[in-house]
Order: sequence, then C-alpha cells, then structure tokens
Amino acid sequence: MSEATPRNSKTLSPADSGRDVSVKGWAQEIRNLGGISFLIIRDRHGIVQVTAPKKKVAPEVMTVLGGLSRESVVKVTGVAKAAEQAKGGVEVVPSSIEVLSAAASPLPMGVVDKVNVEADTRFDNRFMDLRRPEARAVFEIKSMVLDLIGDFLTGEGFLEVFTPKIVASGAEGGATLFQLKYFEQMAYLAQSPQLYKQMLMSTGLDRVFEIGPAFRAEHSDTVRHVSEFISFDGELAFIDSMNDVLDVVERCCQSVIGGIVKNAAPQLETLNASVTVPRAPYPVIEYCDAVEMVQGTGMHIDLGDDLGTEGEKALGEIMKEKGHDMYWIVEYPEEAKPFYIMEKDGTPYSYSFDLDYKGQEISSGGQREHRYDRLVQRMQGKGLDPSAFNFYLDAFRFGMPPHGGWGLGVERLVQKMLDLPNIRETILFPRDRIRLVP
Ligand code: AMO
Repeated sequence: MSEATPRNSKTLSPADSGRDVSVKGWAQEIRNLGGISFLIIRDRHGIVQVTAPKKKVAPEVMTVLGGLSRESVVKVTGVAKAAEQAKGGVEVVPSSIEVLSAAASPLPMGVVDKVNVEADTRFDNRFMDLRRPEARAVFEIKSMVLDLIGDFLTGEGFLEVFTPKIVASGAEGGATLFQLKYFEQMAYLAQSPQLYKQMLMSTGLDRVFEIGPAFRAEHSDTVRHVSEFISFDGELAFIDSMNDVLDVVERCCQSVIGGIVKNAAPQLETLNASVTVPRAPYPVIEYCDAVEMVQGTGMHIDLGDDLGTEGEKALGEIMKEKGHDMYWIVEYPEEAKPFYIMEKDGTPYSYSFDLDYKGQEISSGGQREHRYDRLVQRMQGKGLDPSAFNFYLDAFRFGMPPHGGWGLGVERLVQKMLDLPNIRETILFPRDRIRLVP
C-alpha cells in the first residue's frame, strides 16, 4: 500500500483529488448527523473538512468520530476529494482516524465559539486562547516586525548586540526597578540597555541595536504598561545632532510598517485590521508647543508637566485631524529627562524626543551627554551617586564620541499599528503587577 501524502490546510488542494493523504491537527468541530459525520480539523494555517458518509467508511472510523472530544489532536488518513461546498474546495474521506491526544472536557474556554470570553479567562488559559487564529496572527505580525527591524538596521550598518539583563544599577529611575538577590550581592533586572549601549559607543562599534526584554516594576494597571516588554534600542556615534537619530528611527518605522502592509495581508485579514503607512516626514512638535496644543483642548496641564496618557491622547486627536499618525515631540524640559540626556545649553530644555503613534508614546531617546564632567554633574544634580556608576562613567573618561539613540517598545508599536485595545494582546504570556502565571 502506498504511503499517504502528508498535507495541511494550506497544501491540500482540489488537485489532490483521488490521492491518499494524511492531515494532522485539532478537532475543532465534530458533527455526527446519523448517516454522515463531519470533522473540521484546524492547524496553523486554517481548516480541513473531513467528511465521513457512514456507508463509505469503516465502522471503526465512525466509532472514533462518535467518541471524539473537541480540541483533541488527531491524524486523519484518507482520500482527498474535490468538494465545492468544503473550505478550499476539497475534503478528506477518512480511512482511519488516530487520536494522538484526547482533550478533556469541558474546555476551559471555547476556541471558535462566538461568545465573548473575558480577557482574564483568556490570559489564564493562554495556550487555548492562542488557538484562535486572530490571537495567533498578532504574533506572526510581531515576528515579521522584528525581522523587518533587523533587515533595515543591518542595511544601515548597525550591529546587533546583546547586553546584560542582570545589572548592578538602573538607568530609568529607582521606582520601577526589580531587585533580585545575586549570590552575595544585590542586583536588578535591566530596565533598558541604556548604559551598555552607550558604553559601546566608546569601543568603535559605532552603530548598534538590541532587541531584548526590559523589566519595569510598573505599579499602575494600564493598557499600555506591562512589567516585561521587548525593547528595541539603538545607539549611534559621531552624530552631528539629535536629528541624525530621528532620521534613522523614522525611516526604520516607515520600512517596518510598509513591510507589514506588503507582506502580512493574510494575517491582517484574519485580524480584520487595516494598516496604513504613516505620512512622512513626521511633524516635529516642540514640547512647549505640544503643551499649548493640549491646553487648547481645555485640559489642565502646566509647562514642565509630563503630557501624561490623557495629554498624549488629546495631542493624538489633533494630529489625526491634520492627517498624521506619527509625530515627534522634542526638547522636553531637562528636569523631566534622565541624567544621560544632553541639556540644551542656556535653556531649561534638553536634546530629547518622544515618538508618538496615534496618541501614544512608542519611543523615546535623544542626544547623550558624552562629556564626562558634565555627565557627573548631571548625575549629582539628579541626586544620584556617581560612584555607583563607575563601570559606566569610565567609558567616558578615555575618549567617548558624541552619540545618541532611542528605545522603542515593540509591543506598543504592534498595538498601535493593529489598533489593539490592550498591549497584553501583543504578548504571549504577559506580566503585570497581578499576573505571574501562566
Ligand atoms: P523609556 O523609559 O521611555 O526610555 O522607554 C522606551 C520605550 O519603551 C516602552 N516602554 C514600555 N512598554 C511597555 N510597558 C512598559 N512598562 C514600558 N516602559 C517603557 C515605550 C517607551 O517609549 N533608555 C531610554 C531610551 C533611550 O533614551 O534610548 C528608555 O528606556 O514604548
């Protein structure tokens, strides 16, 4: 007997008609209608219909179908048959059905049922939730985003690096540090590769990027904060001004979003999402003007304040009306920015920027203070003890070029691009103040 040809929902086609095939997947739906039974098998790419007319298939097959529980994993072997009414125009008439793993019942949640399942139930049963094609499509897109970032930056001469995630000091403020015991010392989970990517600027590796986990003990429960996210960081040396950084980030975002529009049509269709490439060049709004624009909506905000979630949203609305999804906000007050950002001399402002996408910050960065003395002064000015940063400061004492860079939250980019209501939808197993499992 000839071996059955392995097929899946993508490769099985009416051209297989008459051929012995085998398909594997989850039993999404089983309908036993007396004279005929239908089994819908789901795999990564879609579904395959198995049609079993009682008169034409072996009694053992009908017995298996009669006792099969939804979401069991099966291998069906049989003959492919062109069938107009079946998805893809082809069905399989089974000669055997092997249950590779029987699913218990009841299921913790439905996979294809139309009822709305609470987000918490979905995240509690994420393995099951991710069986939904629309939940999985997000991760196919996220993976493409990461590839597109890598392709773009490699093309621009950037080197991919990996810096430690167990660190001795934080760079983004003590409030969001996770502390851990590291043998006989105290250590932290890295909030950002900030200090390390800057140190690399003194080595001759003058353009680096990193895509890796970053950890923040965020106490507030919001739709855009989690305690573990993927940070896409870049740093480049010998810049003339902050604009050199804006230029790279803007072209990178255009390339990534353009790539998704071009290559992710099936996933976008599954998600019922439409993505448009933002208009470029992105408008550059000075912080002071941004504050004025937000004030103009009637919201109370003072010069010097953080725009905050509501301010960002209000600005997003204004910019949307002007036809812009992406825009820069530049030159924040130096007081509001970390020690490593360069001050704009003679002003209370700094060479810093945020990139906002549809009313939400997705990236921030700036030109760095590369002058050792000034850097130490800035640390002291912010109440930090420079001696805790000697490992970092040393890299500034023996020849550090002017440099700048950015950090971009990959999940926030994906969330806004796909208009998802919550950042958690873009994370396989999200971590927040409450959630530590699964
Ligand atoms: P910042 O703290 O603004 O800057 O972080 C950079 C980007 O990371 C994302 N992000 C988050 N995403 C999800 N959950 C969180 N809790 C969270 N916190 C931050 C955001 C944000 O814009 N070292 C600097 C970057 C630099 O100057 O190069 C930094 O980390 O999208």
